Amino acid sequence: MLFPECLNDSKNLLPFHGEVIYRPALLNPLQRDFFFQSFCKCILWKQDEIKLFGKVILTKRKVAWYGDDFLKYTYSGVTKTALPWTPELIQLKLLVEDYCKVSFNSCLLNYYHNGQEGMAWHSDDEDELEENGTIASVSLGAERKFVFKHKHLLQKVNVVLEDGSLLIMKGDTQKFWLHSLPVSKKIFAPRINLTFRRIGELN
Ligand code: MD6
Ligand code: FE
Repeated sequence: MLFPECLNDSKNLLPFHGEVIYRPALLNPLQRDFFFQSFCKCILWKQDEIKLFGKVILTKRKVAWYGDDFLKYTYSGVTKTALPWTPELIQLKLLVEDYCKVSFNSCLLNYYHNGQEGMAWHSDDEDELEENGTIASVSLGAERKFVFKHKHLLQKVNVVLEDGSLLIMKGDTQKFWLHSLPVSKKIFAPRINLTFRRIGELN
């Protein structure tokens, strides 16, 4: 085989109806530690507000949303305005953009204190997001299982998101697949996830 690493890098994890690329070790151990510490300290973490049966409730998981000026984004019935990029976020964004060959104008961050916190089944298909746009997600800290489930068929795909890894979703992925971060009672360490996206500028 000519370039086995390249081929390996770009293998699609989904059998059909979308494209998911997993790149372990996008960051070296020094970078992982630097970004994890920096985001713990410098990100304005807040409990997420989501609407459930018309009532706004707070999640245990913490979130933050950063992006270009004046960007607004609605999800789970709550509208948010982006905070301005920090130097460390820009640094990581450039690394991710260089790998994906796509530019992003916003980033949603999640902080999971331990394995008891997860993310329920969803797809990132809000109106503001560019249709079939690339979403790139960096994982820092505790290793966690991540699952894809087809919306109309029985297929499921598992992937372990390692410290310093990058997961890219593109094409039809959001249209046909749900994804979730299952809870696990065996994980006690925190994890930070950053999903870089492109929001339509016309909102
Ligand atoms: C998480 N990630 O990894 C949650 N969404 O904690 C996501 O929901 C996600 O990793 C879109 C694209 C990539 C992702
Ligand atoms: Fe998602």
